[in-house]
Amino acid sequence: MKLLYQSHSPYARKVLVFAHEVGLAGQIQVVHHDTSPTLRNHDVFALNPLGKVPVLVCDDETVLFDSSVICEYLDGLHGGRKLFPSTPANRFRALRNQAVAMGLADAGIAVRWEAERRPEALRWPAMRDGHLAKVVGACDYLETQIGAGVHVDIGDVALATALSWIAFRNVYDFQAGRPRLSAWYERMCARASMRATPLHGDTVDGPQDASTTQGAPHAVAMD
Ligand SMILES: N[C@@H](CCC(=O)N[C@@H](CS)C(=O)NCC(=O)O)C(=O)O
Repeated sequence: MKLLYQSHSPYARKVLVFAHEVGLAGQIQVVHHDTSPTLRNHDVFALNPLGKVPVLVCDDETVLFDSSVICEYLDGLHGGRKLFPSTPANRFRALRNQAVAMGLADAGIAVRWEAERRPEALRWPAMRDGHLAKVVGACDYLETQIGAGVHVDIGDVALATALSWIAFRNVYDFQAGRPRLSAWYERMCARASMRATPLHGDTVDGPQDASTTQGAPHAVAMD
């Protein structure tokens, strides 16, 4: 299998950590791709119309995205304990945690757009603060909810990788004042799957020139 990856993406790392947890990492060729809505990556767009990583090319050439779909696919490929639990109480707790994790990563990335990625003149502090409030609210929620499951599941993998990205990019100090979340996070970071997949690298966006059309090759008139 081939995984179109990005060394600083929380979503891509989620898939790779998952693969390590279920013993499939050795069967996956990992290929780094830079992606950004302002810098079109043609190889990624050729496989995913949204132009985002992760993308998995399966052994039979089936192409899968996004991270949640890929993880569920991988869970069907191994004979061990499933990380997508089958009993409803465990399953829906795990899926809800995964949803929180994806929202955390989305909001954290939105904060970063408003704080540093967008050209300075186009940044909107109210948008940054609104998304930061989602990050803070999600962390408060996790302080009361995290660690309820007996085994590591998809929710734990998604949350650990989303939170590690929040820490990596210095978006928010979620460990301060949250002892339960902090202890859980430290336990997750000590796992072999997390230690084998450190985040690294810088985001590559397009030129900061408002007149560029590089990201929109098929401009459509909207009226
Ligand atoms: N919901 C997707 C999100 C994937 C995503 O946003 N990936 C980022 C990398 S961190 C990306 O490729 N962004 C490029 C873009 O937004 O054009 C998933 O879970 O896989």
